[in-house]
Amino acid sequence: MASFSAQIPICFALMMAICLLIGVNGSIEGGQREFDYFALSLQWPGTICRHTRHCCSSNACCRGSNSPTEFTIHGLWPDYNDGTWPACCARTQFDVKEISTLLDALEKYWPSLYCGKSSTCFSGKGLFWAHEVAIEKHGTCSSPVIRDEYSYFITTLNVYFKYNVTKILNEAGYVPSNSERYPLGGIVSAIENSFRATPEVVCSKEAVEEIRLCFYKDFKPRNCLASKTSCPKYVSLPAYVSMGGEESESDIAWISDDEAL
Ligand code: U2P
Repeated sequence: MASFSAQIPICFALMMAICLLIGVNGSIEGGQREFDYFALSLQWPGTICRHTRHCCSSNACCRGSNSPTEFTIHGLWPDYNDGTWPACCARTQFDVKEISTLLDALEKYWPSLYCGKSSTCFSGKGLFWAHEVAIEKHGTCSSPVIRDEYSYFITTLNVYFKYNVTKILNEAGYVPSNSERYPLGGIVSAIENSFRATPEVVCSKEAVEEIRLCFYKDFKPRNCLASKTSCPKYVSLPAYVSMGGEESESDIAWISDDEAL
């Protein structure tokens, strides 16, 4: 039988191994501490597509009559209560095969609205930018609530379907328009009445560009951080103007996805 003094180093080694596995102080792989809450960030194509300068097949702004006219998903972000967020928490390779059954839905509800490819964390520029960036930058930091690629995307889609911000705003009279201005407070209240928590609204000049809904880790709604809004008191919700699609008469040039910067 091992003596008591011989057992001490064994116990210490065991404790160290356990600490390394679960992370000290709640930190996750990569040294970043566990996040505090989720933000579901939604983009408004009517605003973003106005800035399209050239088209490529991966840019949903260029789908003509099939371009999105509702809020689409930008990302599900794990965030900290101090306004910062963790990113690129683990070295994982995006594997499109894991989400093959979700690709149609992702193309429709979580498309890229740009041609330029975004930098992923570890594997250079992403072809399926939205999905590679999402999982590498944000998905890997969603642990321990979300632990794998499929769960990250299906969870995000489910939350997106549960709270239909486009419908909430339309029913409150906030419809896409290239001439109307709406009170920002009215838009926020319409969402609060339905979602029961305060969203964050992001603007590009006077136009609504993003609306973010925030959630506790169990996906119950919570207020987003009361940060300075980038929006004026009266905002617009621009209607999508077709560009680059088959029926479009615009002279926006098409470039291949490889040419996209
Ligand atoms: O807002 C600009 C970009 O910063 C990242 N962001 C912002 C807020 C937040 O809570 N979490 C977060 O990650 C986003 O970067 P992306 O995912 O687009 O690379 C956001 O676009």
